[in-house]
Amino acid sequence: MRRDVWRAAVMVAAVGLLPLCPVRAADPEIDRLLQSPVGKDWVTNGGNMTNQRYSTLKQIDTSNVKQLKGAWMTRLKGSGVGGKYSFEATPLVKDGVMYIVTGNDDVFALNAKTGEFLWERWSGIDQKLTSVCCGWDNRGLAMGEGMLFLGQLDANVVALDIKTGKEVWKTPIEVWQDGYGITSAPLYYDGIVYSGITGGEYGVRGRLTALDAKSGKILWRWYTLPAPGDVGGESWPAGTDHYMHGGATIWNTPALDPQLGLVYFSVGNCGPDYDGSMREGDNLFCASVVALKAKTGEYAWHFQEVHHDIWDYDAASPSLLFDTVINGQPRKGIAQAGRTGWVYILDRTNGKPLIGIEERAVPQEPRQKTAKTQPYPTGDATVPQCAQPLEGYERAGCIFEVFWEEPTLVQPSGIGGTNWSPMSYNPDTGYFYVPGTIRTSAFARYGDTYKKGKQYNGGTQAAPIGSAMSGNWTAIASNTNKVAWQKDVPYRVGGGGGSTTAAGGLVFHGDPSGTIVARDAKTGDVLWQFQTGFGAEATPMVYEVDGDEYVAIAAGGNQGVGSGNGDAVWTFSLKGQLGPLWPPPPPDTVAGPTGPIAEGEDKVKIGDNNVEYAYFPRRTRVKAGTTVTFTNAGDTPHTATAFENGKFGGWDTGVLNSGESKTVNFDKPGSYYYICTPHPWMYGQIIVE
Ligand SMILES: [Cu+2]
Repeated sequence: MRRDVWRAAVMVAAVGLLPLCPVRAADPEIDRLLQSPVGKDWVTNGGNMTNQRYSTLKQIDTSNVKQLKGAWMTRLKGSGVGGKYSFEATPLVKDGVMYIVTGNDDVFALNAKTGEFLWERWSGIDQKLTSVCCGWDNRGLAMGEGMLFLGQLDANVVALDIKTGKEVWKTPIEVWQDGYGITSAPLYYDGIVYSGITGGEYGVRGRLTALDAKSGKILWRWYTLPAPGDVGGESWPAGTDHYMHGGATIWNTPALDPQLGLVYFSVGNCGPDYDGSMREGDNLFCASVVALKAKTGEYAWHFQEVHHDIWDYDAASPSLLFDTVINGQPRKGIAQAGRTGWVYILDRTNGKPLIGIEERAVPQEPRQKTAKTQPYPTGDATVPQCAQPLEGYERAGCIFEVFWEEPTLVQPSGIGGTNWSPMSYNPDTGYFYVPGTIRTSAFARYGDTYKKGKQYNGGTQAAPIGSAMSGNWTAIASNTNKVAWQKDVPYRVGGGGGSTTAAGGLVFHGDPSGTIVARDAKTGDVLWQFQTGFGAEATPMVYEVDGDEYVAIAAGGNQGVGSGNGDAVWTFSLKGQLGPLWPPPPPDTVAGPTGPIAEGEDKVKIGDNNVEYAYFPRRTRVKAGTTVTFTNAGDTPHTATAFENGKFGGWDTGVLNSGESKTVNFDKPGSYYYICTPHPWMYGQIIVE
């Protein structure tokens, strides 16, 4: 890869010098960096346009990494502090300045050598957004033409002056009231800003939007849900408008190959997530990798990872471009780590499997209109793909097990495998470094009617009370798709930080317990770790200022995992002097409500104190005959829905909008567990005596 990219870079540089060449890149320097191996600067979310997250810096290596200490740590003035937030952004660095965005879409410029503030831009986004499915977060920025670009949770793409942070333009892609938002970092290249969109849980129509970097004008949009007559239109039922509400959103930064002229991205789940009964067909381009012509948005190819998805098996992690040699032939590859636990390895010229992916017959449920076959990649999965039987559940199965209204245990589940967090690729080892979450979900369909801007899930999935949740890190060989090494970790990481790799033979990643970890890229052995004091669930990056190499990570936790919330940016170098902080409270390793039991409390608030995704109190003990009042004190609609003995919905508040209350009477002694169906990582318990 490096040689190819160098060649491309040299070619671009040479072309730029030719007097006959009429077209000059809008930002030749950024375009060159975007196509070059990553060195001193890190100018886009994935390091460069390959999304490899591979740094050529090697001052820090396997022999000296254990000497790393904190160079500086800066707290971002309380931005993104509160339980509803996750801190997921990768910082960008150019010419000694670091740029970082928080879960509140606030952007900060810091001196990359000292951590001092240079400027700040507070987003002022509406704090009452009801369209955020899964925590307030922002995965990062893009830069070009003297601007920084970001997508906001309120569905605007914004350009800021890179020197001052002042807004240059702001373009609404949609309105958040209709269920849309943006969490992914955009990609800038050659005068165009590419942005994904969220809302897969709200019945939206997903798309990639290309904007003119100078003006913010929308150049084109490509819908991930094809209309009748479009490529893929036949994969939706004829004569219906389900394709208009089928989700298929984009949670990640695209990759781009300038030589092929293609932009690549991965596409999220189908909506309604757990109910396929009305959307017979493969439902393109849900759970797919897609390539478009980068200038025009014209369709080039696609590969669907999961047909007719009913499990929330998003392709949420960024697609990654790499070059390899298979059977003596140089090949142009693209890889994507799915929630299925597989890495899908394709030829990026045409979308055909590079190593082999076989269509196999799978279990059938006619009411769900399940697909007859599903793609099984040749090679190894990174996480276990079968659920273990559990008491209270009559049905348990493997990756494509079917379900209807009776809760059914499935693994990896839509919250397992690799979620949004990026893997990295190291051309020296030829390995992908893949974060994985290991957990089981109980799936059940209950049906839903589409209402603009409202949750449209059609069912739920929740980890059974008392079931184990953990994670792993896996090196997958890019030429075989087999496990090269694998290390288990106590906490879920597939929806957390992701990995970055560097030429010093290292892989860096954060951990929900608060540590940043360096592993040997060849063996996976832990060579160094350091406690940041907050959940370290963003992807690290590597840069250089004044001859010193730094590793940086945002540390502020992940609301879905419940790791320590905060607003810290940490950097590390061989000259660093700062020691570690106290660890934050560790996240749960077993599903279910935790914490103290309130005695006699008959009022349960939902989403209070800017936490949004929790019950207060989580657990309460009351006398038989007590009427408990559930009140939504948050902004997003929530429910309290019984989740007991392998069943959902024995009692249910139904959807409570902000400010609404519902009472439930508890007559019989016993333990009553419940969840929020749109946010099934929220658990509560009423103990009745
Ligand atoms: Cu909720």
